[in-house]
Amino acid sequence: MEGAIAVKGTTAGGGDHGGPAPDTGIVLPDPAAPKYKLYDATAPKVLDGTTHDVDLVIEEKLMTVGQTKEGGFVQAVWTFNGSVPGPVIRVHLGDTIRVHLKNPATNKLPHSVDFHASQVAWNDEMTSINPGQEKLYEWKADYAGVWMYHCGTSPALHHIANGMYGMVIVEPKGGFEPVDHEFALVQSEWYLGPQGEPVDLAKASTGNPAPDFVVFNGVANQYLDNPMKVETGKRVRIFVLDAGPSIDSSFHIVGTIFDTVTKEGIQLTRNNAGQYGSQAVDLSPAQGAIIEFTTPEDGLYPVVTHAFNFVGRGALGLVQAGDGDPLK
Ligand SMILES: [Cu+2]
Repeated sequence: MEGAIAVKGTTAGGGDHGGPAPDTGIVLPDPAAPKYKLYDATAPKVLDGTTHDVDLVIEEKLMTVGQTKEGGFVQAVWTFNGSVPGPVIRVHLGDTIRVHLKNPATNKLPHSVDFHASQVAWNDEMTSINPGQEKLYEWKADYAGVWMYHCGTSPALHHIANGMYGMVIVEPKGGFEPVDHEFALVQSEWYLGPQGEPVDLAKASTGNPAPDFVVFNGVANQYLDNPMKVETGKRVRIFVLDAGPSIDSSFHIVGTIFDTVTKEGIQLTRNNAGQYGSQAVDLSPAQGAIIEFTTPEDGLYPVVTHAFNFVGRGALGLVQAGDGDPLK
């Protein structure tokens, strides 16, 4: 989809006559932008043991969030551990997680974290810390599923839209059945600000938000350029989270049927009595699901949100089965 991405926003820099640039509604791609960093979609293994000390270090940094043939789009994002999304944290049911949230003195803003997998008081663990401070957020994984975590510092919409979210996977009682391939995908939106600036809060705040990009794991079309590779006929599990901040996902993989889905605790099981299956999983912001399928033959299987206006805006990836060629 390179070159097909229309990006509205505000121009950076001045016009020909030295005055302030008129607001043309367009953020222009920067030919000098660094190439984006691929976010590895492979789901991590479950952490060993039953008590985990996890460092979450907040880093305010520049990130290329999308690219066209003409150049890249760089935003001054706010991150957990330097990436958008933050790290996937995968634990067993019943584990204790001791999150050490650190806001280095080099940062400019207060930040916080809210783990949806936890049951804690909002005005205790989730309070903001200033640059130079750290705090402990301890919680117990009482319920299985795919959960969101995010910064909740006001305005939370800006902190989430600017990159501060991630996925927690809590394994069900007895653990997951082994499969051949596991991936983790977080869908989210970018409301571009000028090049090198944070995202545009005004654009994100409208009642009918129109994101410039809708992405999987932080970067537009990255798995179109770098397909997720699987073996034909093997079982694939994908952990999916819609981090929003505001747009739903209708998660679909062209050419497959999900035979197993667990969405917000509700299960469709493989080989059920009626042989029911699932074509798309609807996720509102902050909802998560676990889906499983098998690719029937070598080839390419596009990963999309079936809200197709966003497929041309970055919400397009590929699962490649075998060599990707069904004809040989
Ligand atoms: Cu924050």
